[in-house]
Amino acid sequence: METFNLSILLSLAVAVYCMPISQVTEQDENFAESYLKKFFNLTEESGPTVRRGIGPMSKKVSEMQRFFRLQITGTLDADTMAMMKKPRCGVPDTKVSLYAITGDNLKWQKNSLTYRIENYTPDMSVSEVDDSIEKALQVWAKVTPLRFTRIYSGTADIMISFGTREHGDYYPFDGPDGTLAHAFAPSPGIGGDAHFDDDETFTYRSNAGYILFMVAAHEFGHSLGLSHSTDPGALMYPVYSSRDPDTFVLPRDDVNGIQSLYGENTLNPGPGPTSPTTPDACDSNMVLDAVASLRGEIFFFKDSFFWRSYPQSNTPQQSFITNFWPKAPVNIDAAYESRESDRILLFKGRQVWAFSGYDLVSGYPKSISSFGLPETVEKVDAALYDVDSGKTLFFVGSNYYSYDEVNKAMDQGFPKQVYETFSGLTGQVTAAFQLRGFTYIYSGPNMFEYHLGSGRLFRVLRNSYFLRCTKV
Ligand SMILES: [Ca+2]
Ligand SMILES: [Ca+2]
Ligand SMILES: [Ca+2]
Ligand SMILES: [Zn+2]
Ligand SMILES: [Zn+2]
Repeated sequence: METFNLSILLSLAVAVYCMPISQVTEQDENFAESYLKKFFNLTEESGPTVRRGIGPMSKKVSEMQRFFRLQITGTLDADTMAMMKKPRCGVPDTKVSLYAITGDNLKWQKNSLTYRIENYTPDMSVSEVDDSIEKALQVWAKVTPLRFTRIYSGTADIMISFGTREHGDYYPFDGPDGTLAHAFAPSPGIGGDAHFDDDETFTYRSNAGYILFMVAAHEFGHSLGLSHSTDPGALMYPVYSSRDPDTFVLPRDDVNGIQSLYGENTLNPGPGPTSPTTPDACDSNMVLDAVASLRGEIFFFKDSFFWRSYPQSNTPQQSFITNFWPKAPVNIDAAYESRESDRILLFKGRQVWAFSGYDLVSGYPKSISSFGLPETVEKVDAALYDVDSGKTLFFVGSNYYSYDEVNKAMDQGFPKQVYETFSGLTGQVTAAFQLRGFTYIYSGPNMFEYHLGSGRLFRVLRNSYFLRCTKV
């Protein structure tokens, strides 16, 4: 498996507090050992020394943690185990870099490639499979000179098949979840071929199962010579993420990777949709869309992504908003947690979405006027739940409103001017939240720390005070 890179895909991280190391079970250790053998080229037997953060396995745990931008402890903490258990691509992650190209710079020496669909999954109709595969190849054709032609017999460059367990290549699949698929780097024979684990449930576009288009588009990246990226927004990130196939645009990191091998699309140029880049916590000028505290963690929203950070952790984890709340909007305006109803509310334009756990509460999205905000309000810039008073403050332009969560009504005497209550705040409010008795109001990349009761301003801080830059 040195040069023939296989690939795997993934799921939601369930982050919990770092467990004491003594709670790592033998089952976890065995699971981690086989994971590291598969994906990080662990060759030596390690024994129980990983518990003390030493030995060859511990070194590989650190390598895995660096790849996934986790806190580097060398031990099997809860975040690390959760990441290992996400559904993912079967190709190893050993080469660590952004859009890491496979070791020997393998690429096809021609731009015209053939593909053949050898068999079908019972999960979807034949036309849905055909369409998913065709669209997944077009993801790459759109940004390169590569062209794909389907053939129905004989040997194609890219042979596509569904199989379970041992399926003829010495890289057996593992039953439901875990590894979803794998593919081989360009070369004759098995090179370029893509295999899908038919113990998974594949779907055309619903969230009940793994979207075949997303899995296939990732695998074809390997078929064309790409290996895994550490960018959590990249298609070539090894962990599966659910996206809308109708609006999917290949992210910038993947475009850079494939164009470094094949060049740009010279045959059919012209302005396509802009390739999204992944927001970077190390960008000191970044303006967050919204911040909210939720069950003791802080959620930072930006574009299609959020970071979650809990007080014991220095390494905020970044993921797609829709990985967590499949029915949520992206590019939101504001967010807050209502302790009264145990929900998180997300605002975008004139609408608000309420989630209980991962689920959209029925009746949502609703109009923001359902809170009693005037019809003239086109969007909420920020929202803040005040634990002491049970009120939610809505920031709109230079004003703010106060909503009583218990009586479910707007308070009298509002809107007020923001600067009347929040001294020193002259710019636009862009996000707001509370933590441990302090109120934090963001204005662009700056963050103002207040005590709400007294109105006292303590400090002016930057984004990075809570959202740490963890580039390694
Ligand atoms: Ca082949
Ligand atoms: Ca599997
Ligand atoms: Ca905002
Ligand atoms: Zn992969
Ligand atoms: Zn295979």
